[in-house]
Amino acid sequence: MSNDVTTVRARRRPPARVLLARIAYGIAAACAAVAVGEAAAAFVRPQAAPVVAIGSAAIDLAPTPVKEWAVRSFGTSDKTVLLTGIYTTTGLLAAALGPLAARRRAAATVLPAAFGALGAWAALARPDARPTDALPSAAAALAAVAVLLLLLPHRRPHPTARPSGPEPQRPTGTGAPGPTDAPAAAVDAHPGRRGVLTAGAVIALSAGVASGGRYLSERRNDVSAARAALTLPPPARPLPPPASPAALPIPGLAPLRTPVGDFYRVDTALTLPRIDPHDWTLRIHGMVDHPVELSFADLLALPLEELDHTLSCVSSEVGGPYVGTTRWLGAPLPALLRRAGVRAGADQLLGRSQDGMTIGTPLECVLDGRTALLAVAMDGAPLPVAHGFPCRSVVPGLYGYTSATKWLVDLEVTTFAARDPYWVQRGWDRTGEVRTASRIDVPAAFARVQAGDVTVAGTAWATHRGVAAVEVRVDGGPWQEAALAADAGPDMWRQWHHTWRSATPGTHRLEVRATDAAGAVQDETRRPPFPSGATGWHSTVVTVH
Ligand SMILES: Nc1nc2c(c(=O)[nH]1)N[C@H]1C(S)=C(S)[C@@H](COP(=O)(O)O)O[C@H]1N2
Ligand SMILES: [Mo]
Repeated sequence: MSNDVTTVRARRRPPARVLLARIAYGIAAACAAVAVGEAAAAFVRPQAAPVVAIGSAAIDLAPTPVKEWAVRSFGTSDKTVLLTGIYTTTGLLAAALGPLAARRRAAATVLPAAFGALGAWAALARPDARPTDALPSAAAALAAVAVLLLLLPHRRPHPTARPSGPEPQRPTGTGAPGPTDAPAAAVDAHPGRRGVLTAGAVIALSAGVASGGRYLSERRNDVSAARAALTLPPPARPLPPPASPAALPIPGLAPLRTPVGDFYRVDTALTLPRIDPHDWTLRIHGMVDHPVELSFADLLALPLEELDHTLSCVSSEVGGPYVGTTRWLGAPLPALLRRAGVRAGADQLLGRSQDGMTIGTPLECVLDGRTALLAVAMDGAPLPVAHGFPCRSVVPGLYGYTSATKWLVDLEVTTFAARDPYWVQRGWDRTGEVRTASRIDVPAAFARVQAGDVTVAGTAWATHRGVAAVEVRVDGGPWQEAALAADAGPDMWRQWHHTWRSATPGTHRLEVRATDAAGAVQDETRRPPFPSGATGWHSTVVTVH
């Protein structure tokens, strides 16, 4: 039992164990909210979970420099970092919520309601929102309020007070509990033990509800069976296998065709859209004479074509990793657009994904004879979910953000004057033509190599224009022509190698530059990725010993 001294102190500032208990209450309320939100989202849809919705809103609202910094610093883990940040912030706010709600009871409803409102707003602000998307956030807020009211000591009206009157302030820990006041006083006297135990139980239960919700959500939204069951028709005009001289067997050199599992992934999707091909339709509409609607079976019934192509991301730094090469299979876009009948004046093909991403492609690039596809397969297998299953667009020569809509469900023929797609709204270049780029893979940066002849090798791409030459120089000396692997087509990168003769001990800098098939030498000026792709020559420092 507390003596008078602690009583007085308790009234001013709660002892540490009471404070800790209240922090635990707040955290338990937050856990319950997140768990109930996730479980409810399993029934509504995964994107409507409050944390996911708030994270998606944060991605959309993040200023371009912040986005660039996130991609640069965290790469493909940027989403994990963002979610961890949101959970940490929620946890800290929750830790403050308990003590606050203990002092001002209104906080127990106002703050969770604010969190719920933020989640609901974020969910409803998604481009593809439905009214029911607000439900998981509402349920989450209710759960938090319920847990707080359950855990915080009840304030009972003083026995002599009128039941309808305003609640009198009953100081905590006023000595030994009186016989009529036993339960409430017991709660107050042992907030540490009893409250913390209940809070612990709530947190454990929340973990159970959250994992149950996640499991259910995955079960309800699983498309892996549908993906595995797909048999793709063969291409109408199969491409020959890439000639083997196009692939150099040099250890450390990026392979000519990127294994699908290693293919870079860049998108804004916090939860992957999961689309059952049976439910998939694609609408082609806008400035066309005959709008078209295709089912997945309709799409597969079209004569499919193959494309060997290097896809790259505008966010890649010079020498960066967001580039991959694969063999796509898909239905040619130009034939479909001709069937729809593109009207005069249209200059943009605006793709929309199931999660509301918009990607605008210059129409002339789609119609100028290059192999622009509605792709259904990569490297002989249906697209992985992360790469746009069941259908994405691919238009060689353009960065992904202006050409490669994943989870594509809608194509609108329009004009750039009428509509700014997602990235253009954020200041990126509207065309997104791939800049000539080259990269030294071997030796790796800061490698130690033996004096004598050293193999230097890498890749170069000027997608759709093609690479005509690659040159290498050492320590700013004369440029030397590298040997190119066989040409596998202008849409594909080209491996190259060069023998650096008689390398001498010390630290040396290797540089590379490519020339495209039109004769334009790669731009030396160092530019960041924003707004139209990085430029500059890739260099590598190595130590010869
Ligand atoms: N739906 C959707 N499609 C998208 C994106 C996206 O965020 N959402 N990102 C684009 C960008 S910026 C790139 S570089 C490519 C990357 O494709 P990948 O992840 O299959 O490599 O997808 C493009 N398509
Ligand atoms: Mo990108």
